[in-house]
Amino acid sequence: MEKKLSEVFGHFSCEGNFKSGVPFGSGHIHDTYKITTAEPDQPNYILQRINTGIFREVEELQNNIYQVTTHIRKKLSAIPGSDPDRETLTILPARDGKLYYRDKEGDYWRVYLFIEKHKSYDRVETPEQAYQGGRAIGRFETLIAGLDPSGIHEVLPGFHDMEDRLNNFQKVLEKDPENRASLIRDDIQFVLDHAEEMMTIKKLGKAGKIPLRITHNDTKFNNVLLDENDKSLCVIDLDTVMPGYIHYDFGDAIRTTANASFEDETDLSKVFVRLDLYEAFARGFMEEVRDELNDTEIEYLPFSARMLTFIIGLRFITDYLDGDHYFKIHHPGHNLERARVQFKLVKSMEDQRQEMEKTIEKLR
Ligand code: ADP
Ligand code: GN1
Ligand code: MG
Repeated sequence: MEKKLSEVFGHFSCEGNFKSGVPFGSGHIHDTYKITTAEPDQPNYILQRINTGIFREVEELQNNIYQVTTHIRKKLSAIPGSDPDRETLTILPARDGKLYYRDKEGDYWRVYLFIEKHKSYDRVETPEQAYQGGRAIGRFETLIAGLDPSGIHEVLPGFHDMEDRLNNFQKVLEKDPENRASLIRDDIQFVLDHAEEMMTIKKLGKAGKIPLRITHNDTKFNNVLLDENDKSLCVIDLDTVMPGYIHYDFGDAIRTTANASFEDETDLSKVFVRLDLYEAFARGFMEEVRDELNDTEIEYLPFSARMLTFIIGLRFITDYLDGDHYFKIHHPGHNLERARVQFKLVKSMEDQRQEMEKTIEKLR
């Protein structure tokens, strides 16, 4: 594999020579490698084989990321003391000038500058980390506000469209290609019992009560990098930056930040929402974006945590029924375990609904 990585890396316009390439991070979508260069004074890189089963339009995908990072870089440059090379992603083009490289097998690759001395968490430990994550995401929202939406291609249409996701679930359930439905009757019932309420954000959007913005749409905590002192540094994984509601970003961040355990914890007694982490994230987030949001947007932030947790659980369980084609899994049943964590979190949020609402009221 290293030989292949070295060969692919050679097609990019990067300073430094390939020394080593190793799998990196815990993303569910792409194959990600850290490339270390031979020269200590040259940068290191992230090399990714793009998942083209999911992102079929690589040209548009890369162009989106280019638009987003160029816009953010420009805004950061105007802020004294900021460091754009660490506070946003930097794409390195291929030697032919394209924002990706297509190899002989037809696989697509891309390279980013490696952001050194960062910390990344699959489970948040302290309210301070959660607060810093909230600031990072909130700041990201303000940085991308003002980006021209006409330059952004909707690479994954209907990504958080609850109606589409529920319809897809029903379709897969009826087909039941792996004969798994009979094993998970209670989980299926959980989905059906919640379906109607979960349409709320879509309805508010249709009624014009919440504005469509440009949002990140995949704000799980390990898509935020903190610096070596655990301070807010950079929001990464920009594949899904598209039109969306603020609720998508707040909700997805809470589902991961406030979970007392991991996304695939099998002991469900360890899975619940920690209100201290929720409060800290919300505080950091609101400090950055409060002035941008209308009353209805703020009112539905607590609900958005339930909705995003539900929709990701729905996608995990749909993928489980379908035979695990979308998310990378590490063992059989992994997607079911992930789905059950999400559904347990939804229940925990229902149990603590009043406290979650009060927190946002206080931060208004
Ligand atoms: P996926 O869509 O598969 O989650 P990501 O783009 O999020 O892929 O990358 C996977 C992981 O690689 C991230 O969670 C992070 O740990 C790491 N990573 C990605 N880009 C960088 C970067 N520029 N610098 C340092 N680490 C990065
Ligand atoms: C995927 O790419 P990654 O691992 O950061 C997924 C998200 C899910 C998440 C669940 C493009 O995020 O939508 O919320 O897994 N990304 C895509 O952990 O589908
Ligand atoms: Mg990621």
